[in-house]
Amino acid sequence: MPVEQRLRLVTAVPGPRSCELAARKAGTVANGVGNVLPAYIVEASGGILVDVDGNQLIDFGSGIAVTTVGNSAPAVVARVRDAVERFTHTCFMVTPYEGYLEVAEHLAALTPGDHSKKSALFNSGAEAVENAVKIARVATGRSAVVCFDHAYHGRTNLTMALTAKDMPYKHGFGPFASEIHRVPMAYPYRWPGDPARVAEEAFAQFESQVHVQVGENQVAAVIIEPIQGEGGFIVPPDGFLPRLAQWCRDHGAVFIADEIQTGFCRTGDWFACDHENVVPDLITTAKGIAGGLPLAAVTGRAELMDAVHIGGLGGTYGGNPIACAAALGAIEEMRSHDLCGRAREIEAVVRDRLQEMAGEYAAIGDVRGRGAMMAVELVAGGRQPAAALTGAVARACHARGLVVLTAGSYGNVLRFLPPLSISDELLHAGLDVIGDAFAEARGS
Ligand code: PLZ
Repeated sequence: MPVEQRLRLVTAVPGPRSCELAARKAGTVANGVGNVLPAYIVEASGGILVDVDGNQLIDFGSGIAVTTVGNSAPAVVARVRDAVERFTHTCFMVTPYEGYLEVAEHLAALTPGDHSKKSALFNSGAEAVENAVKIARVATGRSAVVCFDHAYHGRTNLTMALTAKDMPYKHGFGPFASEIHRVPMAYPYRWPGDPARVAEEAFAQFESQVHVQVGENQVAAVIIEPIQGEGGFIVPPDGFLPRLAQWCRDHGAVFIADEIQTGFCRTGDWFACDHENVVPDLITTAKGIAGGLPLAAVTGRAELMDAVHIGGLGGTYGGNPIACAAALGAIEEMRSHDLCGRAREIEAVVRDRLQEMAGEYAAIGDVRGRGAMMAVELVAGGRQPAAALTGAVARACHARGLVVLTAGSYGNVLRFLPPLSISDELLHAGLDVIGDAFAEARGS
């Protein structure tokens, strides 16, 4: 049922009923599973979440970059409804169905490069990343994987090893998978060298560190998020990704772009790699691909994907028929509403407003991002990370009915991921809340 696209608060956030449920959660859900904003949701559509107390919250999180087409988008709902009435599951490895093929065909057409491509479908981003590494290892006969500072690739054992941040993702969960090598990220705001030469200098460090510590001919894959997500929306300067891709071609390594957060129109292109015409050998996708249903994919050069023996890739639920139907609906929404174009319009509005706030609040050290993936990095006394202030601003937004997320290795980044279907009016209403939250945090 569509919900009026308007912020509306009738109780404190979270309200009394949500607080009752939070108390129930404490008795029954493992403490390790946290909530950013414990307002319990009963309904959602577009960019509005309705909680159990009747509050209508503006969603600048999209369930961590998932409901790119808006919550319960019409084409997703229609296709899911139709699919679920026909059959719920067979397991594609047992008795297959056409929806899986259609998703793979769309992935081949939409992902960067016009070479021959194939896909395998999975349930979660972490699972896609694990499988991309498996494929790269089989295809190259090598084992080393190079990843970056501030990276996030998941919470399974191999993907924790690829993820850079100890707390909360890795702490106490080791030992981790071996053959993972981490190198510095081209992080413009915090680059210790020449700010005009970040791409060149970071690439030189990558090259030398891999040569000295790993050996070029040991490298199965280099994996990078073309814009880092959990790490704090770190946008590498132009030139960095093309150099990495070229290095992989020169040394027979597989270049894996993890587009799980950046993919499917989020950054204003179908994929963030499109921005510089970078063509990855393998690309991992999830999140935005299916409008909220769990689906993930590895897509890549047919010869790499086919290097794996029959039966070597799979899983009970990978490419579940309902999730595939949802993906077809989500892609239909992206195409018919030109959501890539909409992401660029959203960027223009959000960047302007955030830059205005940066002029007013010295704590905003950096405004960055691309498309509908924008963030501010908060600092004090130069570039010292201001994590406590970031938490305070986020909480002030939550109390005012705006769902925002934090990010960053230092916990000092506020990130904004509105659904691309959001109206200008609702976008501005959300940005007004952010402005008010900064004003409150400065006052306190
Ligand atoms: N790769 C680039 O952003 C998921 C994680 C939230 P899954 N990011 C949100 C959390 O705290 O668990 C992500 C990502 C990139 C991989 C993943 C992993 O995707 O679907 O969460 O496994």
